[in-house]
Amino acid sequence: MKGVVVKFTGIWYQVYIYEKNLELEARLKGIFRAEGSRDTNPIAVGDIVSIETELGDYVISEIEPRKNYVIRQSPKRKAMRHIIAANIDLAVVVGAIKKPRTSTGFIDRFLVSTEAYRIPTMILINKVDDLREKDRTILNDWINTYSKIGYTVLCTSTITGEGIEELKQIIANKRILFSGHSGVGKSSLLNELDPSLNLKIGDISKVHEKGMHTTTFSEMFRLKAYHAEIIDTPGIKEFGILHTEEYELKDFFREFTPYLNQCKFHNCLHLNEPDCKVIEAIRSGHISPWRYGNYLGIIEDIREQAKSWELKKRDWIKR
Ligand SMILES: Nc1nc2c(ncn2[C@@H]2O[C@H](COP(=O)(O)OP(=O)(O)OP(=O)(O)O)[C@@H](O)[C@H]2O)c(=O)[nH]1
Ligand SMILES: [Mg+2]
Ligand SMILES: [Zn+2]
Repeated sequence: MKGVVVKFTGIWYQVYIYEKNLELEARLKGIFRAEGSRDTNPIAVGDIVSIETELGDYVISEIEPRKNYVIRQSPKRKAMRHIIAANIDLAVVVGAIKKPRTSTGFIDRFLVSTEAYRIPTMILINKVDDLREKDRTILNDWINTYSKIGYTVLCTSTITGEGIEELKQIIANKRILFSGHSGVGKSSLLNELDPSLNLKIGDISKVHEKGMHTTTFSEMFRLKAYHAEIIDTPGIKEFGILHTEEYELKDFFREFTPYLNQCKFHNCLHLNEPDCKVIEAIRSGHISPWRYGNYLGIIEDIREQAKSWELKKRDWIKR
């Protein structure tokens, strides 16, 4: 039998079998665990797996090659990668201008990781019911900047219902990932789309408390009315980029593309090289300065990572 992984609780994988329209609990066949994997989770929500029976239990015996996946650095074990979801049609980075504020650094790191696998990605800004004048100005800047470079920005509110109809249209016939900080309203949005899900929602008075996570496991929900599958995930604080070399990063900032072959140096990193057309485009207002600032921030992250790898390697050799 084949099915899709909808949840992993640390012990069991919940697998949905399409042909039988039922969910069953399976464990991993021994072979997978023996492998020296760099993944904190060798199997992720969205994975297509084969199920066998073994001593009366269901076991996952095989995993199909992934069409794509969204990964980030494991926050605790930096050398490990955590697969957030596999085989998705649309990644949605859910943010808010306040309570809690999402930084564009977070959004741009998410976009880089999905650009790398060419996963269609949308930016959703929730809680737009609760904005002051200066928040509106920030929001408008985000909308202008991201839509100019081809990203859809959808503004929603689960209180006024703004944007929910559009969201329903967008999710139809797709498998979608919702990712973002804790408290931005990912589960609330899912409840809005399908009230029968009745997902647990964070207590507004506790949203600011550190380490408050209402959703604790990633889980994929089937929304029959829209023929959609949405993966709700626990909030994440940071989005650590993996598997990206500094010279590749430019390819994941789409607005750089028209200038790339015009720089003086063919290996220009667009940092402070002479005759850099990307830097000129920032000066002339064609590239957003804060997007470029985030580019620099990610270059720094990549260099830090490389340095800590180097130190670790030296440590190993000494031993
Ligand atoms: N003002 C306002 N509050 C909202 C909106 N959507 C959700 N909230 C509130 O925000 C808080 C957090 O919502 P959740 O849906 O639990 O957030 P989450 O993103 O799922 O959080 P985690 O599961 O911890 O990752 C709750 O108190 C919601 O009532 C909105 O559109 N406007
Ligand atoms: Mg949640
Ligand atoms: Zn350049």
